[in-house]
Amino acid sequence: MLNGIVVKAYNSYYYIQSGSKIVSCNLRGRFKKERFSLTVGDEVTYTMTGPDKGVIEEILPRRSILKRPLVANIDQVVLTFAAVNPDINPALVDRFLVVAEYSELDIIICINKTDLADLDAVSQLAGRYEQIGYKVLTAAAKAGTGIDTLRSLLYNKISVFAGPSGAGKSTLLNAIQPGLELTTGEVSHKIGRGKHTTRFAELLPLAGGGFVVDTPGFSFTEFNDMEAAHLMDYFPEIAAVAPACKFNTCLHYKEPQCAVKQAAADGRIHADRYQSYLEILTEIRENKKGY
Ligand SMILES: Nc1nc2c(ncn2[C@@H]2O[C@H](COP(=O)(O)OP(=O)(O)O)[C@@H](O)[C@H]2O)c(=O)[nH]1
Ligand SMILES: [Mg+2]
Ligand SMILES: [Zn+2]
Repeated sequence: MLNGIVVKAYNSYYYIQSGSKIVSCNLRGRFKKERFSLTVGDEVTYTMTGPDKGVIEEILPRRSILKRPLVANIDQVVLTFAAVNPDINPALVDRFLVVAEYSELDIIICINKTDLADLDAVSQLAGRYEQIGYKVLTAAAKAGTGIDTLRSLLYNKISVFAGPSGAGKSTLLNAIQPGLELTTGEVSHKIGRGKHTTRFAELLPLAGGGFVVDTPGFSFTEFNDMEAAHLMDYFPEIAAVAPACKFNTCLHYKEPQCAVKQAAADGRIHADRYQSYLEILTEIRENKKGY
């Protein structure tokens, strides 16, 4: 029996990469009966039925699963934002961070297009996230700046690139791995393509080992599945302070003697981060009201 990884799923065919070879496989009938949804990133065993053809025998246990886009066994997410054009929006950064934390992914924040930006503003914003404990990289994909560092962090891992449209994700990936030739720019064209790639995520191999997934972003519908009481767990600096709140049911909203609110007032928690927390908390609570 051979081992491989699903790099692409299309029309009930699964493309399995094993070493440098790609084998197109079907699933054994019994999997279909079990309604098991095999997905990109899954590790499988298979047997050959022809020169480039095979049949999947077994699906190995998953280490992780990201729902939208649907990819299994992701090691980390590279949240990519343009410093400028489109200008980085800290509230949107926080929303991406919350979905990534909720999905239990390791996180790298990449601030791209630094060639267009005020470097003091970039390092100030980077510092805000570094202080929380996040790894922050800066890059200028078109000039090739920051590419080597980013590439070294992707070695032998499955990494998903997510972030707003136009941030430069595809441009970064093309620089990291020449030959990928991902489409860049042309926003109107990309909207259609974006939808397509969301449904059919594909693992793109890196020459040094490892895979990347280019995505048009995350879906923030994950907020619908979150519990208000758990939201603080997706803000590490809030979770760190919360045990000092008077009430252990504190949602850090209007409760008295709230250590989080106090920390936000003192500047130990960034005011914007606390504001993002409150906004998402409100969304979660409004979603759960009736309907
Ligand atoms: N000035 C500058 N432009 C960039 C940089 N990276 C990407 N771009 C441009 O930004 C636009 C969007 O890039 P793209 O990679 O398609 O973004 P994506 O939607 O995140 O995949 C394209 O026109 C790129 O040429 C950069 O570092 N500096
Ligand atoms: Mg792109
Ligand atoms: Zn509190």
